[in-house]
Amino acid sequence: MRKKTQVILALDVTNKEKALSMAKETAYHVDAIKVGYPLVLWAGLGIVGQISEFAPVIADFKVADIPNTDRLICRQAFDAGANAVIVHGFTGHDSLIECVRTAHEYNGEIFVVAEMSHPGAIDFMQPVGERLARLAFESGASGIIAPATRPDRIQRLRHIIGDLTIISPGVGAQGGSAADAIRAGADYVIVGRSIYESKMPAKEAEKIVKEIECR
Ligand code: OMP
Repeated sequence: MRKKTQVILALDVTNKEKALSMAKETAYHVDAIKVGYPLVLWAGLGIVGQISEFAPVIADFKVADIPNTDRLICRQAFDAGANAVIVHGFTGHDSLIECVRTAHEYNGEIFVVAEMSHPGAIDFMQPVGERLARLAFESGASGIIAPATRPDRIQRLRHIIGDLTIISPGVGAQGGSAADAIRAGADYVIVGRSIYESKMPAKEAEKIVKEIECR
């Protein structure tokens, strides 16, 4: 994944035309576009290929199943044109290794959720976040998801995964700051509503890029 602006757009809109026009409009300001269930269930998996004409696509399918099912899901995502897939780590080493193996067949990447950004993640995920990060490292994943809402956790997880990539959601609408997340050790921030609900999405994306540059 290119690392120019360090911003990933979470394109959670449920309108195909809006998704395509927003991808086109913001592509210059983002390093990748994350596409997940809200858009894919609305527009179909073909939207992944269409968005990939504007920017690399991260398929956020939070894959969490037995290895065989995980492989089938990841294949669908990569065949559709995704560059990376987001998977859960709590399913354990064999599921994760199968996702990574499948990604490598496509020269693709796997990002593992280590700790989510919402308050409820403290209930079950945070206590095992460091183990999940270690498992991601040992399984050969490209990186992890760590919360921009808790930069101290990004810092902690960074120590565990070394040079792996950290992509970090929770900026803007969830209260996190892009500059703080990058300063804490994230490589990219994931931003959804602040950009796609803005009247001027490209300008909003540019503003976040500037905030990161001036940190
Ligand atoms: P906004 O809150 O609108 O900026 O969107 C954040 C995006 O990141 C959404 O697509 C979420 O599904 C996603 N996300 C989180 O918000 N928190 C997480 O812990 C993990 C993700 C994710 O895996 O992308």
